[in-house]
Amino acid sequence: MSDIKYSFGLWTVGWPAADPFGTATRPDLDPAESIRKLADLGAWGFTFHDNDVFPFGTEGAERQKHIDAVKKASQETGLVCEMVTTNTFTHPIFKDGAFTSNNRTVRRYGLRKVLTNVDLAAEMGASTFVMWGGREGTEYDNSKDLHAAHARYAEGIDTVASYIKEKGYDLRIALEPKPNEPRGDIFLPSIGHAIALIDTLDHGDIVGLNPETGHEQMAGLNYTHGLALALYAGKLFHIDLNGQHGPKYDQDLVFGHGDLLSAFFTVDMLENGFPNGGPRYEGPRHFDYKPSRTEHLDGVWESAKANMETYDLLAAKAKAYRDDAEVQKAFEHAGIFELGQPTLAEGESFDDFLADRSAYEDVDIDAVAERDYGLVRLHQLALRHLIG
Ligand code: GLT
Ligand code: MN
Ligand code: MN
Ligand code: MN
Repeated sequence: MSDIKYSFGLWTVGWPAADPFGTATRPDLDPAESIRKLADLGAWGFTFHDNDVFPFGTEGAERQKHIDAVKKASQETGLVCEMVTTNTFTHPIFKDGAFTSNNRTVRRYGLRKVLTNVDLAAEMGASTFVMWGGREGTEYDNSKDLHAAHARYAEGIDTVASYIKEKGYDLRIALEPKPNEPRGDIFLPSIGHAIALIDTLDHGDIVGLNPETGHEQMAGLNYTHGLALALYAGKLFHIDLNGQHGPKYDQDLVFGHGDLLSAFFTVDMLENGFPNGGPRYEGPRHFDYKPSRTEHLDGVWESAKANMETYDLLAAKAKAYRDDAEVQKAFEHAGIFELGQPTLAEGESFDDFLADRSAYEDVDIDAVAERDYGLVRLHQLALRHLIG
């Protein structure tokens, strides 16, 4: 396998496959065993929720015993704990949200659970702290004062960020958008919504995003475009890769097992960067998927491998695509490098611009409109690299 840094949530391989319509089809896995197995398969890192490691409500020595087992497996295998996140969605106390519940007691409890987990993230040496607000939302638009709900959400995130700074932890927060499921409508449904809220925070400098492939696609959005916006805004702190077939329930398939063409362009951007240069995502290639309910334990590990294999295959194909002289010529023809040029000249004033007849009065509109971009041919070249 390649030397790409792959990591997995312990809740992914550890999912016993209970869904809203059926009970579990697989046994619970010991998190320390999952770490050992993932290391054997060639993964680089792992991530977890507090309650993937110890049951909800476990405190003191009992809690530490569970944590130490995970630490030991991490030390023995070298598998890196790169991200930690908090379960603020399973227990019924969070049924109306954690940071945005109408009940202030719940909000204070949720915030304490998250701060305690920030300490654990630091103890584990993680660099990213994900916040997926799956229960932050409503089924009915009159369930909440929607302004107050966003204010409480921002207050909660800002409190966590300011706690991280006060403690001097080397941690950044990554918000994970999702449009719906389990709530009818979840707050911060897309990458763009999350960036807008981050912009209002006092401590937004250490708050960014953890976009998940399927979550954007559930909303009918383009994941690769979303990653590009997050990179442009300096906010792509982490990623959740998986597979999804368009707008429907959250499928959490193996990466590439949903929209394969989209996965190809995601990998192309992550591995090869933008054609004109620009910011790059340097973090782990993290998978957040669910081994299908039909699979035995063998199938769980097969599916974990499939994520890495698919990514490796796409990375090799994306590299060949970019290295292809014909593709580069097609980029040129399409104007892709021309898009890297600023529209205004350096230091050009409004007066200069407005006086430039070549920008408007003298434009041969019909001739310019005639321009061929050759985008279908370019796309077919990509397709040939992908499946040819
Ligand atoms: C939950 C969710 C995932 C998030 C996890 C982080 S929890 O499994 O479906 O998309 O990444 O809290
Ligand atoms: Mn998902
Ligand atoms: Mn999920
Ligand atoms: Mn996720």
